[in-house]
Amino acid sequence: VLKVEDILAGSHLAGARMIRMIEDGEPGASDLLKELYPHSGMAFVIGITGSPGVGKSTLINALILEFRKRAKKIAVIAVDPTSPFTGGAILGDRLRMQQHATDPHVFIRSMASRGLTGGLARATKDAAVVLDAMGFDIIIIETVGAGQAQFDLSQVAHSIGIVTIPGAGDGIQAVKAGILETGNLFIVNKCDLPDADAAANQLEAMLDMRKGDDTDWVPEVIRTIARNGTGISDTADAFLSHHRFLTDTGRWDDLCRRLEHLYFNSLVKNLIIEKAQEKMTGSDAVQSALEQLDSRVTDPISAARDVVNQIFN
Ligand SMILES: Nc1nc2c(ncn2[C@@H]2O[C@H](COP(=O)(O)OP(=O)(O)OP(=O)(O)O)[C@@H](O)[C@H]2O)c(=O)[nH]1
Ligand SMILES: [Mg+2]
Repeated sequence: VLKVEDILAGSHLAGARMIRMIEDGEPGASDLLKELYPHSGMAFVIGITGSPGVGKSTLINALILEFRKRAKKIAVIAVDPTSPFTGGAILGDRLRMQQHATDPHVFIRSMASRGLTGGLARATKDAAVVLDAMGFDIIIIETVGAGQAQFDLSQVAHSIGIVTIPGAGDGIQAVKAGILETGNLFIVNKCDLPDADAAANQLEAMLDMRKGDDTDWVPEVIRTIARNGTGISDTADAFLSHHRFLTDTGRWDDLCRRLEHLYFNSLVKNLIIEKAQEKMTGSDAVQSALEQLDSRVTDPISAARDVVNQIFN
């Protein structure tokens, strides 16, 4: 049996099992989460997103090393990784991850959203609560996004890094997708490829245009070559200075409260759906509504309203 104490003690085995329960949508997970929650609230949650193949996992792998140098305990969750080689295990490339394999302060898992009833944002938040309670200082969430984001990372992360690569039209696409608004950090990776400067300059120019008032965080553009570690220390610095900005300006508490409210809202929604489904199973009201529908005595709109009214009478 999975024990709360084991998770709190930072057992990787227990943490992994808990995350699997969340991933499978197991009902028992919520009772455990309830007990873990009071032990969470300390971690800095970083979201890293970008189109498939831009180098997110490579970058995160390098960031792990960098944060370890700074004595941070670090956990990574890759949500629905697109790379085919992730057989439910680690960030894909097992070899690359070997270097962290024996470090108790590094935890890496992927999470599939198949079978999740309550939405991806909620499951990701659940997982972040677990990792937070396990005592990790920094939690990185890797998601495929930039345009076709799987879910709104800003519902879960305190700081968001958007990874792009040199190449035609990336900047324009970012504007179209409304990505400039959500990113706190823009990482131009693969700067060993041609036109890296052009890509970074274009992003900087666009960010200049979006500038808010003087008290706002000014998003940074960072150039990296994740493959050889170039720019990784700058990336870590930038995330940590965003964190410092949030705390120094008093925005941290507001942000945390807002995220908890979103979490609460999604939980309420879920519970309502669950309860309604329970009531609908074998319900006479549903049965008679269906009969009336079949004989066209009523329309689907009225029938649905009637049933819901009866359920919540
Ligand atoms: N040239 C170059 N290639 C890189 C760099 N960083 C990563 N790559 C390569 O880009 C490919 C994709 O890297 P990943 O880290 O798996 O990319 P990802 O964004 O995590 O991919 P998905 O998780 O599938 O969306 C790999 O072949 C990496 O070796 C870089 O700085 N320069
Ligand atoms: Mg990846």
